[in-house]
Amino acid sequence: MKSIYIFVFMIGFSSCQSPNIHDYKYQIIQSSSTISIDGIGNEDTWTKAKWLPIDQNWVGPDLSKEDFSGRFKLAWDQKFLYVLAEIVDDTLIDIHSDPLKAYWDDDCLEIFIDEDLSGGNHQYNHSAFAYHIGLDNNVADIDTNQKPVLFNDHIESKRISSGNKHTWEVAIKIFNEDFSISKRNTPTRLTALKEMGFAIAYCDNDYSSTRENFIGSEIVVGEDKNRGWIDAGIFGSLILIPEK
Ligand SMILES: [Ca+2]
Ligand SMILES: [Ca+2]
Ligand SMILES: [Ca+2]
Ligand SMILES: [Ca+2]
Repeated sequence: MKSIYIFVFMIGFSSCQSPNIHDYKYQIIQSSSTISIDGIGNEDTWTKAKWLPIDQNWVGPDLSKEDFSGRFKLAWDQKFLYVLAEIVDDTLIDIHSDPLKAYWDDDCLEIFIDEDLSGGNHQYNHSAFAYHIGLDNNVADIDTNQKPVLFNDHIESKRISSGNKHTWEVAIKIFNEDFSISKRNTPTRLTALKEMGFAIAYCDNDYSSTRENFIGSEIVVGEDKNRGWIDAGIFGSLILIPEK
């Protein structure tokens, strides 16, 4: 009987151990007040959050800081993951007015979410999402039927441009791998110490028929760096930190 008590105690002890937040690339602060999605990052939460770089050129030739530079902040509350992205881009272009056609060849902000940090292939399933947010705020990704669909009800976004600087403020509902476009889905309620996979990128086109560059937040090893839309294994690890 004594050994059973010891066994139960050890199980209880191990399940109470907290993850080491320093093991995660992104440690995200909780927002205690409302974040207004207006393209203006003047909320207290944004003042506290740190800027992080979008500086890995995944596709295309070397580029100047005037052509593209980008940085972002992250925050969370029970309902949303929030992104504030500041993008310098010399020309905004939207060649394809149909939001489901070659949306990656227009300027767009791309946000990658893996709800459970499982990694792995997500090209035609919803183990992870690669949300392409267009200049017109339409949100596209590929569904399980292997065709692009709009996920506008997953994301609210607003972009404000001032000269060549474009600020995107984004609120993202988080859905798990059981998501299906053909049923009613409930977003995941976010809680402290939840872990997810995350990456962000920008498709930059200025004057070409296809995008000139694709710049992301993650270091991708190997020749082919355009893997985020297929492989959630390249995402960074993220953990939600409770409010202090
Ligand atoms: Ca705001
Ligand atoms: Ca550019
Ligand atoms: Ca997953
Ligand atoms: Ca551009």
